[in-house]
Amino acid sequence: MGLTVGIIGLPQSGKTTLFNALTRAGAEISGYPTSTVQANRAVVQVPDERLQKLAAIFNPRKIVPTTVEFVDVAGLGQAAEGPKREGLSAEFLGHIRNADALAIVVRCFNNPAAPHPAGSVDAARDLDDLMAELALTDLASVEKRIETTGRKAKTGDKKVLEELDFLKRLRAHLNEGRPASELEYAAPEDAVLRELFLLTMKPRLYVVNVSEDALAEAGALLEAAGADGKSAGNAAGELACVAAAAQRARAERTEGAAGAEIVAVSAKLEAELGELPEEDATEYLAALGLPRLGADRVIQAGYRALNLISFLTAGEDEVRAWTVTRGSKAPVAAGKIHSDFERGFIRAEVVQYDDLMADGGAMKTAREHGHIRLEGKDYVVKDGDIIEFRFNVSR
Ligand SMILES: Nc1nc2c(ncn2[C@@H]2O[C@H](COP(=O)(O)OP(=O)(O)O)[C@@H](O)[C@H]2O)c(=O)[nH]1
Ligand SMILES: [Mg+2]
Repeated sequence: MGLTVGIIGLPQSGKTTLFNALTRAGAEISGYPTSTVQANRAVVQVPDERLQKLAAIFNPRKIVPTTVEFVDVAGLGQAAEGPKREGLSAEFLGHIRNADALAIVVRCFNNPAAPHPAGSVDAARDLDDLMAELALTDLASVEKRIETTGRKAKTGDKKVLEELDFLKRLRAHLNEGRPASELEYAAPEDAVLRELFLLTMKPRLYVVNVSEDALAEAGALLEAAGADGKSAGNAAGELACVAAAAQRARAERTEGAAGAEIVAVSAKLEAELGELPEEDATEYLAALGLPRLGADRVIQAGYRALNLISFLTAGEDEVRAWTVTRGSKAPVAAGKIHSDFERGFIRAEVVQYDDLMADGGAMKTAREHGHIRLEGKDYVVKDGDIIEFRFNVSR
């Protein structure tokens, strides 16, 4: 399906290191260098423990996880201090414009060997700088559109004039360095926004990069902050940096969730662990008191930031995860497997993964407990639904 998450951040924030960690942890399927601007691209598998559990029940010939592509692009922040600030280069944009979501790497680690370009660690400042640069780039797109819409508006067409008003409001907003996603807008304006492909409209996921010593605490801080909606006010040093980033993430408007996704990683540690055999890496993580690699969490959070969910299919041939946008109805999900399934959709036989597990993994028990449901064309697919589609193409 080719969904892409662009990794962005200021220079020396750990983007490339994170990319390496992601591609190693996520069993890179294909990695390839891209042309002139330094960019790395890789398709990685989305880790999903449910697949292994289902495989133990169904003994399939193969297990097929779903995938997400990550792109690591250098180029942000380089011109931030220059006399003429004109947004990002066309080359950079070529790589990032088509990303479906952005993973923003925020530097919280201290590393004297790789000094922060601004001389100190400060998440709020870095995020302001970064957002301002993205907004500046979007501003250029909006200016261009204002020119063409302005010419059309001479005819006095009411709809065109309304669009022009909106574009000017958008311009003023971006001029303050604020993301377009924060702007209130109406349905017709949504179409205009979509056509502009603005960077600051893309779903965002925050990745705070901390040193290995702070990783466990940073993770705990993010979980606690998520639970009670407050940040740890007294956190010092790196943790204060994490708390500042968390505050930003929570303040964001997102579809169907309270705030943007935020994950703590130690990119360097994870990139190094990715080079060890899996058991050694697991042992090392356990010694640090960490349950699993943060890279997995970044991949999963990226997937959620894209507003995606997985439904599952299970049989003797394969156990597989499929991707649909949250809110998709059953026939659309069926169409992911085969267009015939969508065209000839009759109904879906659905069992929730959790229910099946509660039934000891036995379909027979699930049936007895009424956990297997027959759903029609208006059924909205949920994450973790195990589905068997009934279809008839001759209809
Ligand atoms: N201590 C520490 N150093 C890191 C971490 N992540 C990256 N670095 C170092 O910071 C420098 C910049 O990392 P890099 O990934 O090239 O940053 P990029 O410019 O954002 O791509 C390198 O020397 C990395 O080894 C981390 O989590 N901890
Ligand atoms: Mg880099």
